[in-house]
Amino acid sequence: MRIVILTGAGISAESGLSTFRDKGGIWSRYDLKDLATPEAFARNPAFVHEFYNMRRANVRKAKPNPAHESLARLEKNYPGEVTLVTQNVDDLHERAGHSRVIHMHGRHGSALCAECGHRWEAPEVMRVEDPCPACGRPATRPDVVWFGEIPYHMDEILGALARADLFVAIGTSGTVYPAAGFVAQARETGSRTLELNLESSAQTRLFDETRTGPATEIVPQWVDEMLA
Ligand code: BJW
Repeated sequence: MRIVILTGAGISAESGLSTFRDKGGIWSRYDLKDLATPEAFARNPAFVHEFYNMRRANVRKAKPNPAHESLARLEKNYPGEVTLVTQNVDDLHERAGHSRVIHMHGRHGSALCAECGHRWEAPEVMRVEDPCPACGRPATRPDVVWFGEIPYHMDEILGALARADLFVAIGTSGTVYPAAGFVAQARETGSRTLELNLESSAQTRLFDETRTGPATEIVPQWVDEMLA
């Protein structure tokens, strides 16, 4: 069986990283139009860098939780194909031991030159003035996908979804496209669909099954079932 798993901010919530849209989440404290669009970065790059430098520091202090760890166990021990797609820019899946993670919204660990597209390992503190190691221009930005930009690895993700027998969404509100549309795409090609989330989401009605609860409980339970 081929499994495609999509994770969102909810899987890292119990590691102490804020989600976006829950009560007290990132977008209740900040206006996304000031931070998560290329226009915001063009207007005030220092403010955007300050926000991402703070979040990068929080990620460094966080540890993977049993949900990340159980998915790494699934990748290692499941006899079929497991494709993990994450919307998260943290590296908790990798630090839990997952060997191949598709980061569709980029990574905190990467810097991107807004001028020439060169990528390099992010320093702890990033500033727009930092020169690009390839072209030398001062156009350093976080290597993350903002609203209006095209998510990464879409061909690979859509290919995996088209071949999937089971699509599982974990800890995502199902409000941000194209990821929010994956469940509909998976259904179209005959995949079974399962949602694991704290509560029902914007896409719940499209899933064959929804299990609600904290990721650290319901994800390891599901992985145990898959490996039994
Ligand atoms: C727990 C839990 C626990 C909590 N256990 N669960 C109108 C209609 C349709 C689309 C559009 C439209 N207008 C504009 C668009 C497109 C736009 C979009 O979707 N807008 C919507 C808001 C309407 N999308 C884009 O612009 C995207 N690009 C695009 O579409 O390009 C066109 C294209 C696509 C494909 C091919 C070719 C062309 C880009 C979107 C970029 C999103 N970027 C961000 C920031 C990334 C960097 C960063 O981290 O700062 O990505 S925004 C933010 O939202 C981040 C997340 O990855 C993303 C999704 O959030 P997520 O993960 O779902 O988190 P939450 O907080 O929303 O939900 C958490 C869930 O966890 C909740 O359900 C909780 O219940 C649950 N939970 N604790 C289990 N303990």
